[in-house]
Amino acid sequence: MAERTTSVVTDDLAETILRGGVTPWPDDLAETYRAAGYWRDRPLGDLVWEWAEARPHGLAVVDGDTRFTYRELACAADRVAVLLRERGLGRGAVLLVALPNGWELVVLFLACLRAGVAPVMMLPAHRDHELAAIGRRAGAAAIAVPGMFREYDHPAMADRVRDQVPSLSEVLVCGDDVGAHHVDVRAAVEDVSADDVLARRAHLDATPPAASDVAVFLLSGGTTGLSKVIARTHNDYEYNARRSAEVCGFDARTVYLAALPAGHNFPLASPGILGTLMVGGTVVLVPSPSPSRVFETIAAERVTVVAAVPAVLSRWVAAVESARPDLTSLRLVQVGGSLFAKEAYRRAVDALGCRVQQVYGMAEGLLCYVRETDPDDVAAATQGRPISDHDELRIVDPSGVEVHDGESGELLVRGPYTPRGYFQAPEQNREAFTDGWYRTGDLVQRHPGGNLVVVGRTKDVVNRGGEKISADEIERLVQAVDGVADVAVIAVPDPELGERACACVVPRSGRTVTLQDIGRALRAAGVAEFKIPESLLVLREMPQTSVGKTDKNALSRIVTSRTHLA
Ligand code: OOB
Repeated sequence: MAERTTSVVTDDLAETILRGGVTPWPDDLAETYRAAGYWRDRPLGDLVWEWAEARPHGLAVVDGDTRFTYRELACAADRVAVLLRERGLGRGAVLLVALPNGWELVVLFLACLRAGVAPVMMLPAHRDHELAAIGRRAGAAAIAVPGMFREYDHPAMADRVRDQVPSLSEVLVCGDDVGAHHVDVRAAVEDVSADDVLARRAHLDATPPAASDVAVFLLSGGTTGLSKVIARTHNDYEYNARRSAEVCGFDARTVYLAALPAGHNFPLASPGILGTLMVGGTVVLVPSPSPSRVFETIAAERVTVVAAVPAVLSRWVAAVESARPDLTSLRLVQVGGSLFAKEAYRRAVDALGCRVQQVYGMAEGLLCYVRETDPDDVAAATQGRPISDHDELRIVDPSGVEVHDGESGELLVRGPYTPRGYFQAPEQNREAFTDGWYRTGDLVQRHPGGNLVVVGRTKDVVNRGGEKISADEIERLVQAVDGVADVAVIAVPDPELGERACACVVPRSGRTVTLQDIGRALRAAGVAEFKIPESLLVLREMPQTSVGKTDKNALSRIVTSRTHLA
């Protein structure tokens, strides 16, 4: 096998990535999780051939006209895994994956697991700003992008990101428009001439990652300016997907439609793509959750399960009446990621004619699902309960004291698939983790049956249709816009998306600042479009609390009292 002898990742860097930045679980808890059968000490990549042997001809992945059986999927993953190794990407290397939903994303993800490369699950909507910041933080050695996608030149962007991230040397392109200096991922899968499946497999099997290694990095929808990265190990992420599939009743007959961006934990492994493949089901991918595309695909592929955020689900519900789609195959629609009102639940059940399951989860770990046995009023009004008997939950008041059942408080959590710290972020970890307890920043109540109800949050984010935007990150960017003296970013209610970002700006004296100025400056800085503030409140001075901090509650009151914003 033509493998480079020099790796683009030094041993030191690999060791840092695999262990240095990760806060381990204490030994006694790790033993408990092993003894309970949660952690199986097997790398996720091992599963790929296990699936292929169990049902070689079963349909694994569908993307338009492209179909992979389980055996073809395993072969494709190994081809790409070997390609990664040939480019010097092996155990401990980090790959930014910024791909739209499609077969390439699944194959590349599995290839990473086979090769021991840790993918960082970015979004195709991310731009230079996000990719470079995360690439630096995670020490990425490579980036994978589509070709032209939605009229945007992703390979050209990837080249710019490479120039900005010192550790990054390889640009992988999954699409057309592959430059001579790019790595062509599709070609590796199409090249079936040297069909030495066994040799490839043996080579990869001989050098597996450890189950305690980082399997995948997820992004946090966090609160502070510096983006945070969550390292999920093979052990904890395998359990995350396996237990989710069990709780949600996935089996070999499941045809799961991945319509939300697959970089999110929800469609990736809750139970999502990974949970479906684990039980021998079929994963169908669409690049956008538009009602027409989704309805067409549900009917054509006889989809049984699909996941949505509330904003997307309400678009589907609104479109059902005029489109009259064939949804007879649908068994389950999962909804989570942001607040979902009881009334919206009822409308969805009526319109879709199938079970609607609320999900409350986070890339940081904890997953809660409403169970099929829960009565309808509980299914309508709660966001489910945790998947593991070893998920430990505390609901506390601002002084850290546990509240009584039924009262609201901030949710703290720890458990077998909730990491104990962010990756290489000691400062943020001091705020977000206490003795291994992750502070979710969510205000919840415990419902009598043990289900949780999410009632609000303490963290300073804008939840725009399930995409989390850190107020602090956008404030830093707007602060640098010409003419801005002071800025605060707040969430304002929106009938379609739940919330949108509003910039509250105090201009420098004698200057004006418009929404267009802000948009232009942020776009020029390479910020993802969904994070750009969509309304503007211009103020003469910033309201302050008694301790001299920006009073965001006062800003929200001012915004709601005005009907028209810029
Ligand atoms: C999911 O993951 P993230 O990491 O994008 O966002 C997590 C945050 C939670 O802390 C909470 O603030 C909010 O999103 N959230 C919800 C919710 N589900 C998530 N807020 C209200 N109601 C819900 N049902 O969003 C995620 C990950 C896995 C499965 C599902 C969602």
